Amino acid sequence: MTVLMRPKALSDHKVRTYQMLIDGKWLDSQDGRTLERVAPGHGVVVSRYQAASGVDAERAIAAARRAFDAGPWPRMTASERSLILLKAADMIAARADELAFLDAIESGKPISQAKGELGGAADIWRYAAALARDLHGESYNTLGDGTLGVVLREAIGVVSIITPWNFPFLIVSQKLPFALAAGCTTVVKPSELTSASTLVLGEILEAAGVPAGVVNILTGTGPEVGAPMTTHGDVDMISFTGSTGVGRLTMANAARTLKKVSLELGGKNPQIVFPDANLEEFIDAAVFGAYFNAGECCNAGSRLILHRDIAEEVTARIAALSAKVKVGDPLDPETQVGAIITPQHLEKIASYVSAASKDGAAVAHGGEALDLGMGQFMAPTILSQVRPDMAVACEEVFGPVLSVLTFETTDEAIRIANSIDYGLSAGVWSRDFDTCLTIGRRVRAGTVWMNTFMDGASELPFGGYRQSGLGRELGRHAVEDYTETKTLNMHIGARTG
Ligand code: TXE
Repeated sequence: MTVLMRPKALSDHKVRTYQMLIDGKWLDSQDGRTLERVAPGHGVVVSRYQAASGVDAERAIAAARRAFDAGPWPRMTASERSLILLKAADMIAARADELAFLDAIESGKPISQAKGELGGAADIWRYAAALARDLHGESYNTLGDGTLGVVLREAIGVVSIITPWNFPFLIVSQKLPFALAAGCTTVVKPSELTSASTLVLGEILEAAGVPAGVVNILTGTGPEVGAPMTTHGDVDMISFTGSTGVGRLTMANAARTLKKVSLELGGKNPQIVFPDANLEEFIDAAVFGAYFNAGECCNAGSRLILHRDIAEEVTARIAALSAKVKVGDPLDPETQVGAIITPQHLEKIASYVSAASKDGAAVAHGGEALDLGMGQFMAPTILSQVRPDMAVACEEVFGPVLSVLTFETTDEAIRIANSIDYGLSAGVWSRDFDTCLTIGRRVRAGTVWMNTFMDGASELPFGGYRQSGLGRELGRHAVEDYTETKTLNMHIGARTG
């Protein structure tokens, strides 16, 4: 039930009913339905969106198709597109506080963290703008007399971009600027829980000079509007971030018309810690890695694999530091851990903790939901005596829950790390270079951090092995991902033989 009293932190916030961006026009859904977003940290309605259906998806895809087949965007020079992306980056930076506020109230993340994500997002738009001008093919004049081979990179076409709720602005920024840099046109669907900042991005892109139809933004649920974006024959590629289950469905839908897919899915990321590690630094990083974004993070360091000799001491020190973590109002600048995305998700997190306790795990800290008088919150939680086969050790809890496992030999640590279906990221902590490199090379994950955790940069590719996904985002090949390769095989002059 929606609380009618607005908390003080939201007293100036005007609830806005957003429209969708289709073919350069801001529109209601065809059947007039809307959705409400209740702020997870405050328990009151903060936004209303259009609830789009297949009819709206059809209009948006048709607009993107026209813009690709006949519009100016794919035909501009890379320099022209790059300048528009740079302008957009400046406008994102100028509106960063407003965008961070929207992400904080809708997702429940701390405002200080949301501001950091906006800084990172503006940097990604600038990086994509730079890469736009470096997109090029290859030529071969070594294929024999009179033969010239030219390899072109062409924009792939219409891209469906589907994003989740945990990093609303950051994740759309890991996809959209690269698709635009390549010359693609797009239909974007943010999560139905956190659509506001993506809609404001639509305003920014219009003002920056992106032509009508190049970026269309639909709001609504996955089954109603996301699914048609994955099956439609006029869509050439899907870029999806979300759960592994919906990722699998997306790939199956894409298979019907053999679209290219890029998938960023879940993770259950191990941090392997040796006795010679700098434990002071590790303990800080472990707490950050486990509770950042309330653990609602595909990169969360949710599986500690500690050497048996240090397990007891390290667990106690992490528990002591966890007790100091400030859980609270996402809009309080001091808050370190905010709210849980929905009441249903909080129940799911709590059920993982109780199942693990029944299975023999010990709660070293937390373990329960917190009643802060508004919204839904979970205490930072550490579970020790976790066995590798327990659900809490293999499945993505997506909450502030840290599982502690132990190992004796390096081989055993690697075996535990690699024993699950995910392979997004991992960490290793040791002062020994050989140890770090051995783990770095043998752990099957898209990123391995050594004596640090969760650092990132626009230049560094990000993505997962196995069921954590397909393809990589960011990095210098990110624009190429949104292209097709075409070979021109030319014969020059008279044939001699
Ligand atoms: O993800 P979904 P949810 C994981 C995490 C979390 C779980 C569920 O474990 O608890 O997923 O989160 C759209 N066709 N991650 O429910 O459902 C949906 O509307 C097309 C990990 O939010 O996968 C949203 O826009 N689209 C992840 C997007 O897909 C569909 C981040 C993601 O929603 C669809 C988020 C359909 N049939 C959750 N159904 C990470 N790797 O960070 C839904 N969608």
